[in-house]
Amino acid sequence: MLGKTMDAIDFLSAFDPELSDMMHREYFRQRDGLELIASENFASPAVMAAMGSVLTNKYAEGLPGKRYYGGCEFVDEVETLCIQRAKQLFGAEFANVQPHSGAQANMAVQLAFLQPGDTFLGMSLANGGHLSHGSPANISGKYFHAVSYDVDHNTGRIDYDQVRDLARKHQPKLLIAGASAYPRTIDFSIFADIAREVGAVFMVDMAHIAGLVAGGAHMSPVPYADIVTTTTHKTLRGPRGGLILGRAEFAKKVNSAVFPGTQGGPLEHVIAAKAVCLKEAMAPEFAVYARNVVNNAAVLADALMAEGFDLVTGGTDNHLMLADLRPMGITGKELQRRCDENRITLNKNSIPGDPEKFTVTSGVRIGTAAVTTRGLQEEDMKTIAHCIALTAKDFENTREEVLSTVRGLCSRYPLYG
Ligand code: DSN
Repeated sequence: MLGKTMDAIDFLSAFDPELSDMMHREYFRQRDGLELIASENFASPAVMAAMGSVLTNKYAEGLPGKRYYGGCEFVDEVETLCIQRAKQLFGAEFANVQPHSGAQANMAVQLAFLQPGDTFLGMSLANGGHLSHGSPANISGKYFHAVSYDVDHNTGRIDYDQVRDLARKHQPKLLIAGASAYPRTIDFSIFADIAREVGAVFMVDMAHIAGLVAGGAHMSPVPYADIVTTTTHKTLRGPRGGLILGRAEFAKKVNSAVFPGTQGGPLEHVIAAKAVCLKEAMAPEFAVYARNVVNNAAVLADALMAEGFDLVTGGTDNHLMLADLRPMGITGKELQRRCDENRITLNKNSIPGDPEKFTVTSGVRIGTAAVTTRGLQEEDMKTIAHCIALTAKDFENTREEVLSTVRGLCSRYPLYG
């Protein structure tokens, strides 16, 4: 597998050694470090092969069978296969597989159901939501009237009563559930009930947990939501991209909001790679993978708490956890920097009610999707927790020990091994 992965980089080395060198160094960084960014994963060589294919040459504006260009007969087959697999895997009535990213998918849904200035309700970015769920810095917060719910700052959990109160008060046309830094199961049935009560369209952004949903390790939003958006590259382990699922009655509206509403020509090579990852996610091994991601996260969370870390909500139900570093007297920015030096990649992250700026933060977010793809086991999670603890508590004096432990883990579980 390694050979295939390196083929593209080696192929480039004669024509563009400068770029090839950068790609080599990135490959070594991934290979020789522990990847704990909760939104990252390692796509399979099959996924990467589909992306680096002749399909990148083709324009195919429109949908299969209804294109604006000639010569679409084969990409029509590719996109139709991808749509069928997305519907089958998640049990959805319709799928649009063209969004270039999760944010593009969310923008298309907002365009489909809202007029400029209309009200929608989503989780605030500072409390674990996403930029595209109404942040004032994003088009979702600039073009629409975005109202945000927070988590309870004592428990760190979604306060469904607050969501219901805000929905009753503001009568949003669209209610969004889903998060980028929330370590607990989200109860989509309560959200659906709130949306029904106020007559809102109910959208779930399941980007972070899509792979867990596919593998049966998190409740599926599909039976509850009108529309579900996702990325394909996080726990789902596919190419960088997005897709939209939903009830058949909304298909036309959403399809036109993707094209021509917010996008031009679809990336058929990425759509082919999405089809590959959806096939991979249908295999029984993927359910085992999803369960292992969650089990590894639970063990890592317990081990971090045993090392003295304070975790928001006291643990995790999914693939990620948020550590509140204030009791340790270190910022998220500083722990991220130290971890980078120790070849452990994670990201600084605001914690609920964070007094620090978002460029500094009081927390870090840690996820297990990528290390589980490499094959790391529950026992290894305890080792990782110890490495992070040494990095936080006694960085200078423990560098050699941590680097050697990371080296050991990386060689025991080779990337694309
Ligand atoms: N930036 C992604 C994340 O890290 O969660 C969300 O889009």
